[in-house]
Amino acid sequence: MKYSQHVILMARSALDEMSATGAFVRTPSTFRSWISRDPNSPFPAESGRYHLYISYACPWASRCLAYLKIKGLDKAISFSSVSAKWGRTKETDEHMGWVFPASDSEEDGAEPDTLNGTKNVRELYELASINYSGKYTVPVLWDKIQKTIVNNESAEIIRMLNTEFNDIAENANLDLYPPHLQPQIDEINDLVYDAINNGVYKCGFAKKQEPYNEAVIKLYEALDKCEEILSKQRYLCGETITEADIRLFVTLIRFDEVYAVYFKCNKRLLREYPNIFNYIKDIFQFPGVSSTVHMEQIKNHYYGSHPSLNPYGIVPHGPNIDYSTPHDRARFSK
Ligand SMILES: N[C@@H](CCC(=O)N[C@@H](CS)C(=O)NCC(=O)O)C(=O)O
Repeated sequence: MKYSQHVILMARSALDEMSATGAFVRTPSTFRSWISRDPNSPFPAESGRYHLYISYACPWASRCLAYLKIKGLDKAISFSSVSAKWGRTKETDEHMGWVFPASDSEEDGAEPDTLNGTKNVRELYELASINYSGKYTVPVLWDKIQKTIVNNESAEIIRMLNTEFNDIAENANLDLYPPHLQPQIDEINDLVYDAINNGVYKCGFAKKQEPYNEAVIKLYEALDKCEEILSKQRYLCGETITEADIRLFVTLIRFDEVYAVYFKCNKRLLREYPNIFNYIKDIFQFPGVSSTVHMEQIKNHYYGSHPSLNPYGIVPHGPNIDYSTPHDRARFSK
Protein backbone atom coordinates (compact mmCIF):
# COMPACT_ATOMS: atom_id res chain seq x y z
CA MET A 1 0.00 0.00 0.00
CA LYS A 2 1.34 3.42 -0.90
CA TYR A 3 1.74 5.95 1.96
CA SER A 4 -0.98 8.27 0.62
CA GLN A 5 -3.51 5.43 0.38
CA HIS A 6 -2.75 4.49 3.97
CA VAL A 7 -3.32 8.10 5.06
CA ILE A 8 -6.69 8.27 3.34
CA LEU A 9 -7.87 5.22 5.28
CA MET A 10 -6.69 6.75 8.55
CA ALA A 11 -8.05 10.30 8.18
CA ARG A 12 -10.87 10.84 5.74
CA SER A 13 -12.90 13.70 4.37
CA ALA A 14 -16.10 13.78 2.33
CA LEU A 15 -14.04 13.55 -0.86
CA ASP A 16 -13.07 9.98 0.11
CA GLU A 17 -16.65 8.78 0.58
CA MET A 18 -16.98 7.05 -2.74
CA SER A 19 -18.64 3.79 -3.79
CA ALA A 20 -17.12 1.47 -6.39
CA THR A 21 -19.51 2.97 -8.96
CA GLY A 22 -18.15 6.49 -8.45
CA ALA A 23 -21.13 7.70 -6.40
CA PHE A 24 -20.78 9.87 -3.28
CA VAL A 25 -22.00 7.94 -0.20
CA ARG A 26 -22.23 9.88 3.07
CA THR A 27 -21.30 7.94 6.24
CA PRO A 28 -23.32 8.39 9.48
CA SER A 29 -22.18 10.68 12.31
CA THR A 30 -20.60 9.08 15.39
CA PHE A 31 -21.29 11.13 18.54
CA ARG A 32 -24.97 10.71 19.25
CA SER A 33 -25.59 11.66 22.91
CA TRP A 34 -28.61 13.71 23.81
CA ILE A 35 -28.92 16.89 25.86
CA SER A 36 -32.00 16.70 28.06
CA ARG A 37 -34.14 19.12 30.04
CA ASP A 38 -33.90 16.55 32.88
CA PRO A 39 -31.32 18.04 35.32
CA ASN A 40 -30.20 14.53 36.33
CA SER A 41 -29.32 13.39 32.83
CA PRO A 42 -25.65 13.05 31.74
CA PHE A 43 -26.00 16.13 29.51
CA PRO A 44 -28.54 18.46 31.17
CA ALA A 45 -29.72 21.58 29.32
CA GLU A 46 -27.89 24.38 31.18
CA SER A 47 -27.04 27.92 30.17
CA GLY A 48 -23.31 28.44 29.52
CA ARG A 49 -22.42 24.76 29.44
CA TYR A 50 -22.34 23.98 25.71
CA HIS A 51 -20.48 25.36 22.71
CA LEU A 52 -21.38 24.93 19.06
CA TYR A 53 -18.50 24.77 16.60
CA ILE A 54 -19.69 25.66 13.13
CA SER A 55 -18.50 26.70 9.73
CA TYR A 56 -20.54 29.45 8.10
CA ALA A 57 -19.90 27.59 4.86
CA CYS A 58 -21.45 24.32 5.96
CA PRO A 59 -25.18 23.88 5.41
CA TRP A 60 -25.46 21.26 8.16
CA ALA A 61 -23.75 23.47 10.74
CA SER A 62 -25.70 26.50 9.55
CA ARG A 63 -29.00 24.85 10.30
CA CYS A 64 -27.86 24.47 13.92
CA LEU A 65 -26.77 28.10 14.05
CA ALA A 66 -30.14 29.10 12.58
CA TYR A 67 -31.80 27.29 15.49
CA LEU A 68 -29.59 29.08 18.05
CA LYS A 69 -30.73 32.38 16.59
CA ILE A 70 -34.39 31.55 15.94
CA LYS A 71 -34.95 29.99 19.35
CA GLY A 72 -33.07 32.79 21.13
CA LEU A 73 -30.38 30.51 22.50
CA ASP A 74 -27.31 32.35 21.33
CA LYS A 75 -26.66 33.80 24.80
CA ALA A 76 -27.09 30.42 26.53
CA ILE A 77 -24.98 28.44 24.04
CA SER A 78 -21.77 29.98 22.74
CA PHE A 79 -20.60 29.35 19.20
CA SER A 80 -17.57 29.91 17.02
CA SER A 81 -16.72 29.38 13.38
CA VAL A 82 -13.74 27.79 11.65
CA SER A 83 -11.80 29.24 8.70
CA ALA A 84 -13.40 29.03 5.29
CA LYS A 85 -10.71 27.00 3.57
CA TRP A 86 -9.62 23.53 4.54
CA GLY A 87 -5.99 23.18 5.57
CA ARG A 88 -3.52 20.50 6.63
CA THR A 89 -4.52 19.13 10.02
CA LYS A 90 -1.30 17.28 10.92
CA GLU A 91 2.29 17.46 9.80
CA THR A 92 2.59 13.68 9.68
CA ASP A 93 -0.16 12.98 7.13
CA GLU A 94 -1.94 14.68 4.29
CA HIS A 95 -5.47 15.00 5.65
CA MET A 96 -7.14 18.31 4.76
CA GLY A 97 -9.95 19.62 6.96
CA TRP A 98 -11.41 22.48 9.01
CA VAL A 99 -8.81 24.67 10.74
CA PHE A 100 -9.07 27.64 13.09
CA PRO A 101 -7.43 30.98 12.23
CA ALA A 102 -4.54 32.07 14.44
CA SER A 103 -6.24 35.32 15.46
CA ASP A 104 -9.60 37.07 15.50
CA SER A 105 -8.53 39.62 12.91
CA GLU A 106 -7.30 37.14 10.29
CA GLU A 107 -10.60 36.39 8.60
CA ASP A 108 -14.11 37.79 8.82
CA GLY A 109 -16.44 35.06 10.11
CA ALA A 110 -13.74 32.84 11.66
CA GLU A 111 -12.29 32.71 15.17
CA PRO A 112 -9.50 30.86 16.97
CA ASP A 113 -10.54 28.07 19.34
CA THR A 114 -10.22 29.96 22.62
CA LEU A 115 -12.26 27.31 24.42
CA ASN A 116 -10.00 24.29 23.88
CA GLY A 117 -6.95 25.85 22.27
CA THR A 118 -6.98 23.44 19.33
CA LYS A 119 -5.68 24.34 15.89
CA ASN A 120 -8.27 22.39 13.95
CA VAL A 121 -11.46 20.34 14.23
CA ARG A 122 -9.51 17.09 13.98
CA GLU A 123 -7.81 17.95 17.29
CA LEU A 124 -11.23 18.51 18.88
CA TYR A 125 -12.30 15.01 17.87
CA GLU A 126 -9.03 13.66 19.23
CA LEU A 127 -9.68 15.38 22.57
CA ALA A 128 -13.11 13.76 22.70
CA SER A 129 -12.04 10.26 21.67
CA ILE A 130 -8.63 8.61 21.48
CA ASN A 131 -9.52 6.09 18.80
CA TYR A 132 -11.87 8.09 16.57
CA SER A 133 -11.70 7.00 12.95
CA GLY A 134 -14.51 8.94 11.25
CA LYS A 135 -14.50 12.28 9.43
CA TYR A 136 -13.79 15.50 11.33
CA THR A 137 -17.03 17.27 10.56
CA VAL A 138 -18.85 20.35 11.76
CA PRO A 139 -21.19 20.97 13.47
CA VAL A 140 -19.73 19.87 16.79
CA LEU A 141 -21.79 20.37 19.93
CA TRP A 142 -19.25 20.49 22.75
CA ASP A 143 -19.79 20.01 26.50
CA LYS A 144 -17.49 22.35 28.45
CA ILE A 145 -17.90 20.33 31.68
CA GLN A 146 -17.25 16.80 30.45
CA LYS A 147 -14.88 18.19 27.78
CA THR A 148 -16.29 16.06 25.04
CA ILE A 149 -18.44 16.07 21.93
CA VAL A 150 -22.07 15.54 22.82
CA ASN A 151 -23.32 15.22 19.28
CA ASN A 152 -22.06 15.86 15.74
CA GLU A 153 -25.26 15.15 13.83
CA SER A 154 -27.10 18.34 12.91
CA ALA A 155 -30.46 16.60 12.41
CA GLU A 156 -30.34 15.63 16.10
CA ILE A 157 -28.79 18.87 17.37
CA ILE A 158 -31.66 20.93 15.94
CA ARG A 159 -34.22 18.68 17.64
CA MET A 160 -32.48 19.20 21.00
CA LEU A 161 -32.31 22.95 20.47
CA ASN A 162 -36.01 22.99 19.59
CA THR A 163 -37.25 21.32 22.78
CA GLU A 164 -34.70 20.64 25.50
CA PHE A 165 -33.63 24.23 26.24
CA ASN A 166 -37.10 25.71 26.46
CA ASP A 167 -36.60 26.73 30.11
CA ILE A 168 -33.88 29.14 28.97
CA ALA A 169 -34.71 29.86 25.31
CA GLU A 170 -35.88 33.43 24.61
CA ASN A 171 -38.33 32.09 22.02
CA ALA A 172 -39.42 28.97 23.86
CA ASN A 173 -42.90 29.06 22.37
CA LEU A 174 -41.70 28.72 18.82
CA ASP A 175 -41.96 25.00 18.10
CA LEU A 176 -40.40 24.05 14.78
CA TYR A 177 -41.37 20.39 15.16
CA PRO A 178 -44.90 20.53 16.58
CA PRO A 179 -46.49 17.12 17.27
CA HIS A 180 -49.40 17.61 14.85
CA LEU A 181 -47.04 18.29 11.92
CA GLN A 182 -44.39 15.67 12.68
CA PRO A 183 -45.50 13.03 10.15
CA GLN A 184 -45.65 15.69 7.43
CA ILE A 185 -42.28 17.18 8.39
CA ASP A 186 -40.66 13.72 8.46
CA GLU A 187 -42.02 12.93 5.02
CA ILE A 188 -40.77 16.19 3.48
CA ASN A 189 -37.41 15.81 5.26
CA ASP A 190 -36.89 12.39 3.65
CA LEU A 191 -37.40 13.84 0.20
CA VAL A 192 -35.40 17.01 0.82
CA TYR A 193 -32.47 15.27 2.53
CA ASP A 194 -31.86 12.63 -0.06
CA ALA A 195 -32.63 14.52 -3.24
CA ILE A 196 -31.68 18.10 -2.32
CA ASN A 197 -29.50 18.55 0.81
CA ASN A 198 -27.38 15.51 0.07
CA GLY A 199 -28.40 15.46 -3.59
CA VAL A 200 -26.28 18.50 -4.48
CA TYR A 201 -23.24 16.76 -2.95
CA LYS A 202 -24.03 13.61 -4.94
CA CYS A 203 -23.98 15.75 -8.08
CA GLY A 204 -20.81 17.57 -7.11
CA PHE A 205 -18.71 14.71 -5.78
CA ALA A 206 -19.70 12.05 -8.35
CA LYS A 207 -16.69 10.63 -10.16
CA LYS A 208 -18.66 8.96 -12.93
CA GLN A 209 -21.34 10.24 -15.30
CA GLU A 210 -24.06 7.75 -14.32
CA PRO A 211 -24.28 8.57 -10.59
CA TYR A 212 -24.18 12.28 -11.48
CA ASN A 213 -27.05 11.81 -13.96
CA GLU A 214 -29.10 9.94 -11.39
CA ALA A 215 -28.52 12.56 -8.70
CA VAL A 216 -29.20 15.57 -10.90
CA ILE A 217 -32.48 14.13 -12.23
CA LYS A 218 -33.65 13.36 -8.69
CA LEU A 219 -32.58 16.82 -7.54
CA TYR A 220 -34.64 18.64 -10.15
CA GLU A 221 -37.68 16.39 -9.64
CA ALA A 222 -37.57 17.30 -5.95
CA LEU A 223 -37.09 21.02 -6.67
CA ASP A 224 -40.09 20.92 -9.04
CA LYS A 225 -42.09 19.28 -6.27
CA CYS A 226 -41.08 22.01 -3.82
CA GLU A 227 -42.00 24.69 -6.37
CA GLU A 228 -45.44 23.12 -6.68
CA ILE A 229 -45.98 22.91 -2.91
CA LEU A 230 -44.81 26.48 -2.48
CA SER A 231 -47.18 27.70 -5.18
CA LYS A 232 -50.06 26.74 -2.87
CA GLN A 233 -48.82 27.58 0.62
CA ARG A 234 -46.27 29.82 2.32
CA TYR A 235 -44.10 27.08 3.86
CA LEU A 236 -43.43 23.41 3.12
CA CYS A 237 -45.86 22.12 5.74
CA GLY A 238 -48.53 24.83 5.65
CA GLU A 239 -48.76 28.39 6.87
CA THR A 240 -46.21 28.17 9.68
CA ILE A 241 -42.47 27.83 9.43
CA THR A 242 -41.12 24.45 10.55
CA GLU A 243 -37.93 22.44 10.75
CA ALA A 244 -38.54 21.31 7.17
CA ASP A 245 -38.13 24.90 5.95
CA ILE A 246 -34.87 25.49 7.80
CA ARG A 247 -33.48 22.21 6.48
CA LEU A 248 -34.37 23.10 2.90
CA PHE A 249 -33.29 26.74 3.18
CA VAL A 250 -29.64 26.02 4.01
CA THR A 251 -29.22 24.26 0.66
CA LEU A 252 -31.29 26.72 -1.36
CA ILE A 253 -29.35 29.76 -0.15
CA ARG A 254 -26.09 28.20 -1.44
CA PHE A 255 -27.55 26.98 -4.70
CA ASP A 256 -27.22 29.77 -7.27
CA GLU A 257 -24.01 31.11 -5.73
CA VAL A 258 -22.21 27.77 -5.46
CA TYR A 259 -23.94 24.53 -6.37
CA ALA A 260 -25.14 25.70 -9.82
CA VAL A 261 -21.55 26.23 -10.89
CA TYR A 262 -19.41 24.13 -8.58
CA PHE A 263 -21.58 21.01 -8.25
CA LYS A 264 -22.95 21.17 -11.83
CA CYS A 265 -26.54 21.77 -10.68
CA ASN A 266 -27.25 24.02 -13.64
CA LYS A 267 -30.34 22.61 -15.27
CA ARG A 268 -32.28 25.54 -13.88
CA LEU A 269 -31.25 28.28 -11.45
CA LEU A 270 -33.37 28.82 -8.36
CA ARG A 271 -33.95 32.44 -9.27
CA GLU A 272 -35.88 31.07 -12.25
CA TYR A 273 -38.41 29.37 -9.95
CA PRO A 274 -40.81 32.15 -8.87
CA ASN A 275 -42.08 30.46 -5.73
CA ILE A 276 -38.80 28.96 -4.55
CA PHE A 277 -36.94 32.21 -5.14
CA ASN A 278 -39.41 34.28 -3.12
CA TYR A 279 -39.48 31.56 -0.45
CA ILE A 280 -35.69 31.76 -0.03
CA LYS A 281 -36.03 35.49 0.59
CA ASP A 282 -38.88 34.87 3.04
CA ILE A 283 -36.85 32.46 5.17
CA PHE A 284 -33.73 34.64 4.87
CA GLN A 285 -35.77 37.52 6.31
CA PHE A 286 -37.21 35.46 9.19
CA PRO A 287 -35.84 37.04 12.42
CA GLY A 288 -32.35 35.70 13.16
CA VAL A 289 -31.77 33.81 9.93
CA SER A 290 -29.89 36.39 7.84
CA SER A 291 -27.11 36.59 10.44
CA THR A 292 -26.38 32.91 9.81
CA VAL A 293 -25.64 33.46 6.11
CA HIS A 294 -22.07 34.58 5.41
CA MET A 295 -21.79 34.36 1.63
CA GLU A 296 -18.08 35.20 1.48
CA GLN A 297 -17.33 32.30 3.83
CA ILE A 298 -19.60 30.02 1.79
CA LYS A 299 -17.99 30.86 -1.54
CA ASN A 300 -14.42 30.89 -0.27
CA HIS A 301 -14.90 27.50 1.34
CA TYR A 302 -16.41 25.56 -1.52
CA TYR A 303 -14.39 27.03 -4.35
CA GLY A 304 -11.20 26.93 -2.29
CA SER A 305 -11.24 23.63 -0.44
CA HIS A 306 -11.31 20.82 -2.99
CA PRO A 307 -8.34 21.10 -5.36
CA SER A 308 -9.55 18.03 -7.26
CA LEU A 309 -12.74 19.92 -8.20
CA ASN A 310 -11.26 23.40 -8.66
CA PRO A 311 -7.45 23.15 -8.96
CA TYR A 312 -6.79 26.90 -9.12
CA GLY A 313 -9.26 27.79 -6.37
CA ILE A 314 -10.74 30.64 -8.39
CA VAL A 315 -13.91 32.03 -6.78
CA PRO A 316 -16.50 33.11 -9.38
CA HIS A 317 -17.55 36.74 -9.22
CA GLY A 318 -21.34 36.41 -9.34
CA PRO A 319 -24.23 36.31 -9.02
CA ASN A 320 -24.40 38.19 -5.66
CA ILE A 321 -28.15 37.88 -5.19
CA ASP A 322 -29.71 40.24 -2.66
CA TYR A 323 -32.08 38.11 -0.59
CA SER A 324 -33.14 41.05 1.56
CA THR A 325 -35.32 42.56 -1.19
CA PRO A 326 -39.15 42.31 -0.96
CA HIS A 327 -40.87 38.97 -1.60
CA ASP A 328 -44.43 37.94 -2.32
CA ARG A 329 -44.90 35.16 0.23
CA ALA A 330 -47.13 37.12 2.64
CA ARG A 331 -49.90 36.64 0.06
CA PHE A 332 -50.63 33.29 1.69
CA SER A 333 -50.88 34.57 5.24
CA LYS A 334 -53.87 36.88 4.80
N1 LIG B 1 -24.17 14.39 9.22
C1 LIG B 1 -23.49 15.54 9.47
C2 LIG B 1 -22.78 16.01 8.22
C3 LIG B 1 -21.90 17.19 8.50
C4 LIG B 1 -20.92 17.43 7.34
O1 LIG B 1 -20.83 16.65 6.40
N2 LIG B 1 -20.17 18.53 7.44
C5 LIG B 1 -19.16 18.81 6.43
C6 LIG B 1 -19.15 20.27 6.06
S1 LIG B 1 -20.48 20.78 5.09
C7 LIG B 1 -17.80 18.55 7.02
O2 LIG B 1 -17.51 18.97 8.11
N3 LIG B 1 -16.95 17.86 6.27
C8 LIG B 1 -15.60 17.59 6.69
C9 LIG B 1 -15.00 16.48 5.87
O3 LIG B 1 -15.65 16.00 4.95
O4 LIG B 1 -13.88 16.11 6.22
C10 LIG B 1 -24.47 16.56 9.99
O5 LIG B 1 -25.50 16.79 9.34
O6 LIG B 1 -24.23 17.11 11.05
